[in-house]
Amino acid sequence: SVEASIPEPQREAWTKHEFSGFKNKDDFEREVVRHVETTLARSIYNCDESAAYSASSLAFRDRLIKDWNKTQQRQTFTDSKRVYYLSLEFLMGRAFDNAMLNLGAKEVAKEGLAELGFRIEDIIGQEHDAALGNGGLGRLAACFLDSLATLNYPAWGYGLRYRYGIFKQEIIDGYQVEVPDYWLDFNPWEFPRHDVTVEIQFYGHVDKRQDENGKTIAKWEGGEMVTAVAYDVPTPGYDTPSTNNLRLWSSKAASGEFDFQKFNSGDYESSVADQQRAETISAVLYPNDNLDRGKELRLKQQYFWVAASLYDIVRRFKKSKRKWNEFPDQVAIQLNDTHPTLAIVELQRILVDVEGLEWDEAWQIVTSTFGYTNHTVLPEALEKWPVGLVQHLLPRHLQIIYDINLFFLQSVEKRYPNDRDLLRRVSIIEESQPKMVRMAYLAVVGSHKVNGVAELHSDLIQTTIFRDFVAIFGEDKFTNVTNGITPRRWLHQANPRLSELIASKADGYEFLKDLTLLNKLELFIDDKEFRKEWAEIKYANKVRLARYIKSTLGINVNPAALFDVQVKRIHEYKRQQLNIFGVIHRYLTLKAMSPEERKMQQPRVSIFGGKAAPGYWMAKQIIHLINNVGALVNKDPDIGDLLKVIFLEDYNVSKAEIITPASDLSEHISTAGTEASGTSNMKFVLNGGLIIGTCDGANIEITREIGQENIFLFGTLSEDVEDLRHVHTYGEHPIDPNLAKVFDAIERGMFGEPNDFKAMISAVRDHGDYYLVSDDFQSYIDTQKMVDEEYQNQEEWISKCIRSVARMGFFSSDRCINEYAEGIWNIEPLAV
Ligand code: B1H
Ligand code: IMP
Repeated sequence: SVEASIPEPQREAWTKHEFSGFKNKDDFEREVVRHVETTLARSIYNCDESAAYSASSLAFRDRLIKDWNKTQQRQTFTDSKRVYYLSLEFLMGRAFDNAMLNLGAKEVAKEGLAELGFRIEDIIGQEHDAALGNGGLGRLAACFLDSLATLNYPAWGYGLRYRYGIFKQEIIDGYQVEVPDYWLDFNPWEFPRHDVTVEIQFYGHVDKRQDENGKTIAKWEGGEMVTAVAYDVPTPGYDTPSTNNLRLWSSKAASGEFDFQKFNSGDYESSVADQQRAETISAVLYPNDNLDRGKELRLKQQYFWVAASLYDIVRRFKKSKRKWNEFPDQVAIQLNDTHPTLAIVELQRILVDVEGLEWDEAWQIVTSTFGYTNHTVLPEALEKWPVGLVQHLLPRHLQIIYDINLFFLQSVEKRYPNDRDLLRRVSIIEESQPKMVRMAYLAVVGSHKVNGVAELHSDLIQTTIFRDFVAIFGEDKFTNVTNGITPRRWLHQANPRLSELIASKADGYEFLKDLTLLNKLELFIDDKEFRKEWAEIKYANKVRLARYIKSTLGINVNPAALFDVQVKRIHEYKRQQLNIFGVIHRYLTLKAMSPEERKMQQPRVSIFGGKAAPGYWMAKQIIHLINNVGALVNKDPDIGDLLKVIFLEDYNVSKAEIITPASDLSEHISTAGTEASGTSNMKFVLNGGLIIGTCDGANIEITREIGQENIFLFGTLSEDVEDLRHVHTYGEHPIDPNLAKVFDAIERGMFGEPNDFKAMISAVRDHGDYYLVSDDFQSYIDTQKMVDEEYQNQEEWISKCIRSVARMGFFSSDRCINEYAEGIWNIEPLAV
């Protein structure tokens, strides 16, 4: 039992005055007015939309924190097992609309705001995205929080409270320019917990001594301390009071650290500089998607966050006064990629060095607690840290890593005597110059389950990067959990009209909690009225996007044209270059036609969006080419509405909510075997769009679910990729003739200075075409032609869209979270 700080006799007063939040429109208005007048210190004379947003959000936040408190209390009283999701990224997007919908109070808020003089859409539009992530990996973590709360699982997220999220992208003269995203000016969704702090140690040295029994005791001493301060973000479930916590850590100088020596001696500036150095740790999100840059500050971030989180988790466990061997019965920790792998080492350190457990007993606890999710096989994304750097920053942790490796290699040696090459291959320490710690191997050795994020990906990791480990640990340790998305945000919130139409045919909104109920739509595929409304909604969503394009870029696009969308991080493996080369091919083809012939063609709007990592030069060239192609094509009078090329600036979650419902066709065209899963593919289909894609990641399972007649697949299969690459390197490798014409146009300067695009062309023509752009070009443009033809038959197209939506139930993140809960975490929902 947990002791309350208020004694029994005084609790009556507490119960009597308990805050109950708003229940109806009047209550809501009262709360908004109160927050405007007190919290914000404003009045009817200066309450603008921004103030109305802040006050409405605070009214909702107050309600959330009530539910939050109750949820946490219930979890503590029932002593239930919790899962802790450790992720360096949580790409939450906006919270206000989501809170209103999840609490079922959007109508109340809408009417209340109207009476106070505001339109709810304008108020929603005031919110700055919480963009603490790069792309799919971070957004997956956000969808998981939504599902965990909706399904009433006891769960916490742990992350970093970056002062700067992913940068804001501006396009200037066709080039990407990065602008810092300072988003914390006023964030009504977080609760600072200045009383919840953890002191984190860095650097120093290890002192080993024998105690009176001759046991070696390691003491990590010296170095510097930094303080972690908790900020809590309540995350509500849909249609349930259960509200989980996302705890984000912020760094500041340790309380004793302000150097009064310097201060008194007049060196005030340098003592402030120390302060700032500590704050740097949580200052900025690293803007690389699927790339490891190995920066020292990044390792500092990782340890800072992991150590604070584990301290918190262990503290909470110790309150239950259970024995240590029960730790894995109370605690499951999921590692979102290798970024939090140091948690394995840190828990072993706490158990052995601080709590005095024997190594083996501690290791048993550690390995039963952790699960590890791998999100990529790209070699440039696999994390490795130089041994020297780890030694310097975390001297005790390096010793523990060496011991973990020693015991692991000894066990391998026992089972596979004399296989020195195997030992070299699986060693956590890579014997390179300099030596490196292989984080993925450490994560595999320290976890009880390892999963990939789509079937193909999970198969690939078991046959490539973790092949030896499958032999050593057995197949049961490795599993698949195909990604999913939350239908609350990605259907109900982003596409309210479609959600309403579905509800009218699927007996209400139950499908938002059990997405397999979408299959009820199959009965209405031929229902005339239903189809008409379906088409109208898609058109309205396209009109909305067309208006957005007009207002931001000043370009008119015809909402009746086929909207072809590729929005995601810009990456060579995702192949935006294949798309834009295809667009150029289309342009050249249209130009070569007679006006009569052109009239027969299907009009298309090619829409691109996405950020390039600031140091990723090739990705920036791709953005530049897309913009230059647009600049020429969009004002060509021969072309008119037949082709428009749009690059949407600063793609983020709230823009995705406008773009996704407006697509007819979306592109998921990564080189087979490179995209672990993809999750936007699921979002586009769920919103009634079709896919053109490769046999990669979750595209394969989407095809299995919706049927291959409802998706446009093309390109090389993953099992053939290696062979083709071999041919590129050692054999003849002629460029596809249509692609050669595209290159020719670029090199003639049709799209501006050809030198700007030299590297893009060279990568294909002279440097082995690693991503198989030329190999897949013909099948890509053939398939695009098929798309054009099929789009002309609107009746058939709509049938395909409806049928696909009806079959998308599998891709709910609820299904995915239930699989983790059962197969990996062993946790149960808590009845409400
Ligand atoms: C994914 C990353 C990633 N995989 C390193 N790996 C990062 C790796 O900052 N870093 O160092 C950041 C991100 N992100 C994505 O995860 C996959 O590419 C997608 O295919 C997948 O859908 C997504 C979620 O599983
Ligand atoms: P995808 O599967 O790579 O397309 O990305 C998965 C999801 O991550 C998208 O549906 C978006 O919600 C989000 N996302 C991807 N890229 C970005 C980005 O550059 N900024 C913000 N969100 C992104």
